[in-house]
Amino acid sequence: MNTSEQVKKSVHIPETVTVKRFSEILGVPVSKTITELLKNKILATINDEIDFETASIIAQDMGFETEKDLSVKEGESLTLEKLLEICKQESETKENLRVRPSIVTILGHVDHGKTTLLDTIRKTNVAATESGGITQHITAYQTKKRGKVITFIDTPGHEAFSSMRERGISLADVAILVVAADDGVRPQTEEVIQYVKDKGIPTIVAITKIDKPTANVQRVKQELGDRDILIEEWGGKYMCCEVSSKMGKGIDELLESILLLSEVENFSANPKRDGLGIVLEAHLDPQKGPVATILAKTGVFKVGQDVFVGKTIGRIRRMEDWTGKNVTEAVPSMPITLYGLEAVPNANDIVQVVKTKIRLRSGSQISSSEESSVKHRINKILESDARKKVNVVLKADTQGSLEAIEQILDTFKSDEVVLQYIATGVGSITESDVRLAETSETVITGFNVEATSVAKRLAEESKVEIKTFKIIYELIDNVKSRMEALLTPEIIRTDVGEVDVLAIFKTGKKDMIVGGKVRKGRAKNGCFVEVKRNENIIGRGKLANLQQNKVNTDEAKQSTECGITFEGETKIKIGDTLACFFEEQKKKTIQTV
Ligand SMILES: Nc1nc2c(ncn2[C@@H]2O[C@H](COP(=O)(O)OP(=O)(O)OP(=O)(O)O)[C@@H](O)[C@H]2O)c(=O)[nH]1
Ligand SMILES: [Mg+2]
Repeated sequence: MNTSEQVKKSVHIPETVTVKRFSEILGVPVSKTITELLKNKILATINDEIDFETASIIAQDMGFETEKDLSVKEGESLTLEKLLEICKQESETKENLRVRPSIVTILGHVDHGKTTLLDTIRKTNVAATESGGITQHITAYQTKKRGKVITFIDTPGHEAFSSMRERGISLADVAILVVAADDGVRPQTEEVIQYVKDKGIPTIVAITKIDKPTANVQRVKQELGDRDILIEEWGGKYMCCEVSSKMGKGIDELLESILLLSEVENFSANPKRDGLGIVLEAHLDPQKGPVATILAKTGVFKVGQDVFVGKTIGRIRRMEDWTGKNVTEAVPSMPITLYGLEAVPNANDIVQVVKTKIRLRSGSQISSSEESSVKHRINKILESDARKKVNVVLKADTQGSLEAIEQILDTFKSDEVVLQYIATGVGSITESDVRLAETSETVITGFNVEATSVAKRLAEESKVEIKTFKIIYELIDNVKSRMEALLTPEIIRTDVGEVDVLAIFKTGKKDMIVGGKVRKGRAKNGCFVEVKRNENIIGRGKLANLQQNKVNTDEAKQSTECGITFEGETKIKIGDTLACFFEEQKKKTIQTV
C-alpha cells in the first residue's frame, strides 16, 4: 500500500512525553517506537522522556501528522510562555473565537506622564494620590470608546521596576510608548524601545506634555527616528499622537489610533474554555486575606470555581472589576481582583481554573517550609563570608515590589560589607518577623506595610528597630547608608612641613616643649606630628601649641624658629625632625554594579 495515498492520522503530542505514552498516542507497540528512535540515533527506553520536536520527527517518519498538545493537565503548573503559546494557538485555530478588548500597555521613562495620561482617559485622579507621584505597581483599567472596551496596563517608569515593565510588555497586544516632549528619549525609553522591538509588539508613540513651554515635539520625533522608531508622518510605520493630558488634548486621537490598530489585528480569545490568566499584583490584606489582581487572558472565570495559582490554590470567593464592583464572571482581557486564595501568589503566576475538587493545602505549611529555606541560605553565607553584615528582614506590600527592591539591593557591592536577608516576605510586619530580627541584630525594613500592634509592642520591648517606607528609593537609600556606616573611612593625609629640633625646654610624662626651625613648608598649630630620627619614624603625637617669640601663633613659616608643645609619649632629642601633617577622614560609599 502506498502511504502517500493514505489520509494521514493527526496526533497531539505534549511538550515532553515518555516513550510508553508516545507509543500509546500513536497506537503502535513500544518496540516499534524504540526501533524508530534508534534509526534516528536516539537510544531510549520505555520510561525515558523525549521532547515534542524529537517525537514529532519520529511520528512523521511513521506516517503521522503532529500537533503540539497544549491542553492543560490537572495540577500542571503553567508558565507565562506556555500561556501565551496557548493563546496564540487558539487565535490560529479560530474555533469558538470571539473578539476581546485589546490589552494596551503604557510604557516610558519615569515621570513622562503615563499615569496622568491614563488618568485623563479615565477622568479620575490616581497620579495625585500616589506616594511621591511615582507608580510603584502595575495597575490595570478598562475604558470604553465608540462602544468598544480597551484594557490598559499602567507600568512604572522608574528604573527599579524593569521586571514589572517586562511583565507589562509580555501581556501587551499594543504598546503605547510615552515620551515627554520636554525631555525626549531617556534611558527607560530606550529600554522600552528594545523590548517592543524584540517582542514585535505593535506600538503607538504618544508624545506627552506638549503644552509645556519647553516642549520640543520635533526633537522627540528626531530622537525616536534615530532609534529606528520612524513615525508615519516621516514615512515610517509608527502611529504618533501628540497629547497634553493637562489640557485633555490629543486623547481622542490616541484612543482612535488604538481602536484602528485593534481592528486591524482583531484580537480574540475563546470564552468557552476555563479561565486562564496571570497575576499582576498580589498582597495580603489583614481583613480580606490574600488578594490578587489578575488579568484574564482567555476563557472565563466564575465565582465559586477552584483555581490553581502558581504554588497556591483557592476557591474564587469574590471578584471585583477595576472599579471595585462585584462581578460573577470575568471574561478575556478583564482585569479583576480576586479573593479566596490560600496564600499570596507571586506576580507573574498563572491562574487556572480547575474542574475537579482539589484538596486545600494549609497555608501555614507553605510558609514554614519557606522560612526554613531562608534560614538555611543565611547560615551558609554567615559561615563562608568574612565581610561585615547588615541584616535585614524585608517586608513589602506585594510580591512585585519585593522583587524590585531585592533586585536593586543586590546591585550593591562592597568588599567590606554584605547585605544579609534574614527573611523576606509579603504582608504586615508580624511578631515572627520581630523574633527573627531579635536574634540577629536586624533592622526590619518595610515597604508600604505597617507593623501589627503586637509586633510593635514586642519590637519596643526587645529594642528591634522597624523602619517603614512609602517610596522605594527612600528605602533603598536607607539600606545603603546602613551599609555605608560600616565601611572603614578612607584617611587622607596632607603634609604641611618639617621642623628640625634644635633645643629641648621641658620634658613631661605625656608632653614636651621643644624649640626648632622650620626647614620645609610650615608648622601649623593643631596638626599631627611624626617624630623622625635618622629617617625612621619613632613616634607620633600632636602639635598642641605653637609659639614664635613667646607669642602664640597659628603657623610658623619656612626658615623661622618656633617653640612647640608636643603632646605624645615619644621622647624627642635634639637633631630629630618633626613632620607636620593633617589627616582627614573620608567616608567611603557603596558602589553599584
Ligand atoms: N504640563 C503637563 N504636565 C504633565 C502632563 N502629563 C503629566 N504631567 C506631569 O508630569 C509629572 C509626572 O506625571 P506621571 O503621570 O506621574 O508620570 P509617570 O510617567 O506615570 O511616572 P512613573 O509612573 O513614576 O514612571 C506630574 O507632575 C504630572 O502632573 C501634561 O500633559 N502636561
Ligand atoms: Mg505612573
